[in-house]
Amino acid sequence: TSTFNYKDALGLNEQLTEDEQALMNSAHDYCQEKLLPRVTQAYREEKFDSTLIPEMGAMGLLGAPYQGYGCAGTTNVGYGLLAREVERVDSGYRSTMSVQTSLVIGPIYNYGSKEQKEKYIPDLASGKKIGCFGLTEPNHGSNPGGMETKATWDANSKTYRLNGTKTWISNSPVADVFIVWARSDKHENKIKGFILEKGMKGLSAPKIEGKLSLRASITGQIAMDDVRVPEENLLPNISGLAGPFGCLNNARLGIAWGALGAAEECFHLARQYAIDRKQFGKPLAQTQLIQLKFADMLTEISLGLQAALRVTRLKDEGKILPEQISIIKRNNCGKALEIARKARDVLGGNGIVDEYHIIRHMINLETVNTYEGTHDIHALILGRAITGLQAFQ
Ligand code: TGC
Ligand code: FAD
Repeated sequence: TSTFNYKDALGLNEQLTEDEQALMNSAHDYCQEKLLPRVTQAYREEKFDSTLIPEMGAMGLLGAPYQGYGCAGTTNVGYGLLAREVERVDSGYRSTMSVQTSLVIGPIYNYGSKEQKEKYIPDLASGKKIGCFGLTEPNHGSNPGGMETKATWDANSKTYRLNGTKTWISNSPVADVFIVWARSDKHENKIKGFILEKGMKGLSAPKIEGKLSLRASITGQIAMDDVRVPEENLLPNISGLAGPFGCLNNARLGIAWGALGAAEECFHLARQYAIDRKQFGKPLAQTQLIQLKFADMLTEISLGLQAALRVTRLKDEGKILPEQISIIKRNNCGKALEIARKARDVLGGNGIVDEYHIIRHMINLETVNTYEGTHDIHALILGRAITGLQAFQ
């Protein structure tokens, strides 16, 4: 039709394939029917829901862009659309999905041996097992190149001994499979990836308490005290920071889509509220200041989605550059956070109540703007590409 649609202002849907549209619609229904009704309680009680991952697995949400081993084999745009639908409900639920997909299945799929893929991926894709990704350390967040975690080779037992601490690790307290990045003395002190499993001696994963953001996702540390990791658990096909950054390239794409899902939800909720709520004898939505907010929200969401689509199509064509990912991760997360803050304002006092959802999205987006490279770190990645001069070191 030729009528303007505020839910799809620039016609994103018609740029999707039929398969992508079907995927988006079924994910939308699942998220609205099954995830939305439980999120307010989960957030309030900061409760990890152990039925979530198997349910997501059954829905084909885990490992979606990978082929075989029980993964759905969608396009990367399809993966982005899934992230957008899940994050329309909660960034923490999307986090659970994207860690399992891009940061656990992803490295095993891209860097693992045939045996590792067969052993781990089917159970991770079905949600029988939960995974986590350990890159960040207490002393090294934005600068993972400084990492202190060590893998020391023991030729007699043909094992690596892992020592160190990872922190801020999504899913770690409930994880069965741990992808851990460490400097390996057997590989000239280069960064290598290891697959650790729950129950290994010396491995523990305490929960981080007191989070006021992303409360529907569990976060912890990974503490390694002489954990013996068999030789066959080394990811053989990657060395250096390119390993973890290669995984982050994919996860950051999902986040760029997901953050806009949260922003759209805030926009739509605030729009309806402003139409229903009257002050000074007329709907809030009939005032210029409120309409200006909505015009800004719609503009940023529409431009952000087009940019995400463009960059993710480049990925599907095998032509993507990391700097292009930085543009959309940074822009879409930052803009989503601004939109959530404005939407919260439109609801007045109700804007701070969890049943109205916006405050939860707003506080979640503070994390989303920080993890996977902070807003400013992505500016510095772009600044380096623009000027040829590195500002972070
Ligand atoms: P730099 O010198 O730039 O590069 C070192 C090596 O890495 C390669 N590389 C990349 N490879 C693939 N993709 C990319 N995007 C890459 N960026 C760099 C590079 O070619 C080089 O390779 P080689 O073979 O020559 O050694 O490294 P640097 O140390 O100067 O990097 C600086 C900076 C700022 C770019 C980087 O450290 C950075 O991105 N920091 C942010 C850290 C971060 O994003 N952490 C995320 C932790 S995981 C997480 O947050 C999960 S939350 C998920 C959830 O719950 O949803
Ligand atoms: P810092 O690096 O200490 O940065 C603090 C501030 O300084 C930021 O504003 C930053 O932009 C700024 N800054 C840093 N360096 C510079 C510079 N050179 N110039 C200018 N400004 C600078 N990590 C994982 O490995 N796996 C996970 O699953 C994971 N999940 C997470 C879940 C949650 C809920 C959170 C909050 C974090 C998670 N992270 C995870 C960690 C996340 O990636 C880091 O928090 C992030 O990379 C930032 O690191 P930091 O917190 O140490 O902040």
